[in-house]
Amino acid sequence: MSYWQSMEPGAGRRAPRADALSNARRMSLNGTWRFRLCPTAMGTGADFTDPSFDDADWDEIHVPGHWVLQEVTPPGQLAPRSLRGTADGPLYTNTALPIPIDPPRVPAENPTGDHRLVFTAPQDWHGKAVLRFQGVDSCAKVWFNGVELGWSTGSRLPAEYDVELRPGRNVLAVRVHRWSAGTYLEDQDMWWLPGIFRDVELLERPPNGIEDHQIHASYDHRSGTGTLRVDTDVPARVEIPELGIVVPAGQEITLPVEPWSAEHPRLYRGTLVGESEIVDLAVGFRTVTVENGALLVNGRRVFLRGVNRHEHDPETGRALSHETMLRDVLLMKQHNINAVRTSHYPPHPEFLRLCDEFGLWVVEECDIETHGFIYTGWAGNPPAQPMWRDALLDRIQRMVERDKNRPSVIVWSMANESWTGENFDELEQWIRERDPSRPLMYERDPSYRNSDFYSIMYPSLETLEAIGRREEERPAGVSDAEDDRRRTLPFLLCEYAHAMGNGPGSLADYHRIMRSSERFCGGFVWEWIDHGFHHRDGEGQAFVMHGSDVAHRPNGGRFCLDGLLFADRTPSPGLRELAAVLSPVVIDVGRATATLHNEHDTLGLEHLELAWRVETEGEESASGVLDIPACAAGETVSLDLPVPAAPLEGETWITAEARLRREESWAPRGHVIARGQGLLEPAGAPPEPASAGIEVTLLAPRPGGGHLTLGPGRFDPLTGALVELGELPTVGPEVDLYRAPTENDRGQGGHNDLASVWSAVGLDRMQHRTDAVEITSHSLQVLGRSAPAAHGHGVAYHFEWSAPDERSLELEVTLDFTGPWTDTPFRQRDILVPRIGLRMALPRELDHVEWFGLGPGESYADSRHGAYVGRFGAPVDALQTNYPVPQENGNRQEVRWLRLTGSDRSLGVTGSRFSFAARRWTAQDLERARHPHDLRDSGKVWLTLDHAQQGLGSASCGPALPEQYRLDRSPTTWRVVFTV
Ligand code: IPT
Repeated sequence: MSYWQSMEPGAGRRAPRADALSNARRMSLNGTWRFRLCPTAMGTGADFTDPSFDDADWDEIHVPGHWVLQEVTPPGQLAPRSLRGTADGPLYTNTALPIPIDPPRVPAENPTGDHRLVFTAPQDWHGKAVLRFQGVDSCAKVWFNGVELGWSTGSRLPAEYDVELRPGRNVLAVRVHRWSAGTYLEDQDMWWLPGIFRDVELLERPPNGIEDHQIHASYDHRSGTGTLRVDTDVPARVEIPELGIVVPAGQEITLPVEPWSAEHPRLYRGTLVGESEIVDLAVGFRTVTVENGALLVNGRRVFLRGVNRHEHDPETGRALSHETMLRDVLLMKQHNINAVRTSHYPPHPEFLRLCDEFGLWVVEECDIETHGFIYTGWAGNPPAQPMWRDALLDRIQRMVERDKNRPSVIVWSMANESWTGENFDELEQWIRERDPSRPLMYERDPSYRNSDFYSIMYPSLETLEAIGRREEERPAGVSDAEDDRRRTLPFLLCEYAHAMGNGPGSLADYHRIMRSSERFCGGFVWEWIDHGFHHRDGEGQAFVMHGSDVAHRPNGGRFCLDGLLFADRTPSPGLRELAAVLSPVVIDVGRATATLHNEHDTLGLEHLELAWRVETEGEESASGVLDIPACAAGETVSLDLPVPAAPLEGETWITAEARLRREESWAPRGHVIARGQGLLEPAGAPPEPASAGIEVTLLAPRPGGGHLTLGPGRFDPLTGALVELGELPTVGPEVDLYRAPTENDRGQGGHNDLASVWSAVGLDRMQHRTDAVEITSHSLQVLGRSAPAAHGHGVAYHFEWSAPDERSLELEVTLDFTGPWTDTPFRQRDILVPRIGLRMALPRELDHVEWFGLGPGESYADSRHGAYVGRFGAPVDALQTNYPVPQENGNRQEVRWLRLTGSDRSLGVTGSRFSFAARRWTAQDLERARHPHDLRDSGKVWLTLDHAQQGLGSASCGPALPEQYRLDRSPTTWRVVFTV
């Protein structure tokens, strides 16, 4: 059978070895190559491998890169074009394999990219060299100067070949197949992106050079010493000047050192000096163990505040620049993330070097996922088939050998979502023998027999709590012995809180539960970044492309847009929430004190200072910066805040922020890592309200001129509708129970699909009826009912309008839900109402909002830790979060007052605490828009004023919205005051 349909992992490759930087010459072969696309793997013969072949009429392509993201000439076409958005381009599936399941065979239609590079070697460099590919998707055969070197699969793993370099002209030819037997092992939830997408390099191999080396650098927390031994295949000397170490390779040395941790990534740099080659060493001393059901590093428990990271760039796919990798690391550090699971394959080795340097714990996962076999009921699943053993083991070996020297890597994860099979026993055994210094994990096998961790994905809060209490249910089909062993393991939550669209909700709940039991050693949010591509529609409008923007089936639709960063790496509100929740310092602010709980694993608070300020309705009256007294990890310290007495009027808050006292490698001086707030109660008795003792005289409604006038309000006498507020024409307020469904409102695969119920029962198209307009001496009473067509349920409303003066208009709203609030008499699904509120339209000129409440970003019932109380202001346009798939966004909670202004006009709103959103379009417009550019300015500002809105949840892959974040439909009354 052809090599690309072989279960063998490759041929002709060198043995895997450590990724290392050395003084031996290295020549990057990245750059512009020649490229020809063929429709089948066989298509064009081997003509192009001949060094004299003329490739002048081929396309040019950038390596590293995926051809599906560049301009190339598709077969039968004349001119190069971008394949983005076509069925020959990037394809996205979640679990489905894009080829028929018939391993190891793949379709004849197998787009194949012939790549060719003619390059000149320096005159003084020839002879034996190593050609290295850091990553080629999915199968590549390689020829050098006309000689066939071999072939390889394993897309996210290196492959090296021996070559004979000629002085001067050399020709490299690489044939890359989109599909191969390897495809069956690489069914991760991500875009299918073929090509030579990581660096290609030539490495000089001096005679007697250092082929491979292994650093053993442990730390004994009892003695404070590190023990170092570097093993090599040739005689060499280990030199670490800072530690005064000069010892032969293979010799062990123990001496006092500072340990490496994600919090304090102490690296000792040195060299490994061989006869003909010097290799750089970056030694981090640390010892990782799983003991008594806990994950310990250097004898201390560590808690992983993690994210799952795929490699993604909206232009270049999985071909990432150094700057992009660094940006990911810095953004993680800046958002209080201390751990990464490299879901679901080894990342570019540079990323791990950055993790060593900046400090992130890494769970490194191998490039193995056979999820697509779920569609055969797991028949033929490779981990359970002996003939796949070598291919699987090859992947494990290439990962472990490449990255064995990285201190940041503390856990090896064998695979994702590949069900069970005996091959895992062999993979496990091989790792345990080769690298006993790190624990292993594999999540999917319910027996956990190959894993040092118990783990599941996307549990509900209740399930997680049960795990914390060690009362979880026993998985089906496991033996007593296996289950007893599993119960002794630490729990690591490998995926939770699906960050698709607006969300995830409940981050704080998950974190609280995980901090409440010693069984937990942390978790990883799904996932770091949206996998969306920048693309343009027929009219040249830019948008973020997802799976269903390609007419190809199967496709995983929008499920690839589930990150904490938008595809262009702009942080989403979800990431700000996560940063607040994961903060390793928790600040409680009391009257004139701030108590800091140091939740780091090992770090004190010496690197921080405490900035505090006092604000009355957001106006600052005092502030200062304090040193933080010594406070070891796990301890608490209280600081007196020299705050003045609270003024007697106005809501006054103390805000305390722990921030960096000097610049760190990963953030500037002043970067805030934790925030706490406390209300400053006035010391004396509250002032008598100005109105005390005085009977407030309310104005009387006045008919006339075809209207009813009450204070600044003008009403339609027949419908009772407000038509003007001061000079401002208005539509509404009217009862509004709807929000544009978020991805989480849509649930997953028919589960928890609230949005389709809302649409079935017409929450998005309520009709409003007025039953009575009554005038009293001091109020206008409007009674009516809002309800959807074709259904029996609705809300009876009672608007009681009154005006204390000519500039204020008060509204007391009472709603009474009249049932049955189930979708149909047959299905009886309870309808969760997403909002209980009002909406109104105002003139478009009122396009700036100032408010006192939670801000500055958006907040929801189950996602509000990233927001804080203050006075904020923003143009209406800046209040929107541009989710690539339009949906509910931009809500601000706990608002005491707001003021809309523009063109010398203004409108104030206060009353009971409320939430608001202000937009140029309605929720219905938001729902209809496919892309943000479909949203058009309606010529009005639509203001929603909510008494309550349900939480966000993360039901797009996970549990239903927790009970406590749903709204109940009991009768409700609240108050809104408009001032002009
Ligand atoms: C889980 C996958 O491991 C991950 O790759 C991603 O697909 C995630 O779901 C959802 O976005 S698997 C799922 C069956 C829980």
